[in-house]
Amino acid sequence: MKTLLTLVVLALLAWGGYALFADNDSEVATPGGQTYLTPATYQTPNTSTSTATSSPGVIPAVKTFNVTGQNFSFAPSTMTVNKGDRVKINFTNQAGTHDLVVEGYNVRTKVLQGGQSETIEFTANQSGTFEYYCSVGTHRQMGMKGTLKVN
Ligand SMILES: [Cu+2]
Repeated sequence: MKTLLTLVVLALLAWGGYALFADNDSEVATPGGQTYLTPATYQTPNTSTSTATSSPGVIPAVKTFNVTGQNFSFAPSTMTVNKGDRVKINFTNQAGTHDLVVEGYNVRTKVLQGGQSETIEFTANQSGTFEYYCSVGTHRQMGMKGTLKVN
């Protein structure tokens, strides 16, 4: 059964690859100029990402947060994810000199100037409550911190 499944997936991948390099017969043009792939060539996210994960069938959810920093706070100050989620933080520093460090996960942005932004990404592979904070000067003590909850 598993072999059959693998063969089907391989066949789908092969067909998808063929379709990419073939001409655009399989695309349907609309008067609006948009094109839509026919169901036969449409690849579900499941098919396209399953080769990248070590445990087939378990696709990590990606949780994206847009976090802004200023003197001296983060918004939002709470982020909640589930264990195993891929966490993506788009950090934008609105004013001052700040970074964003997630305690316990050893991830951090560079120290950014006002107007700069950076994205960090990690897998929430340990549950618990973690503080994220700015490591510049005494900003953390001045309240520039928040809480990441991994359920
Ligand atoms: Cu700071």
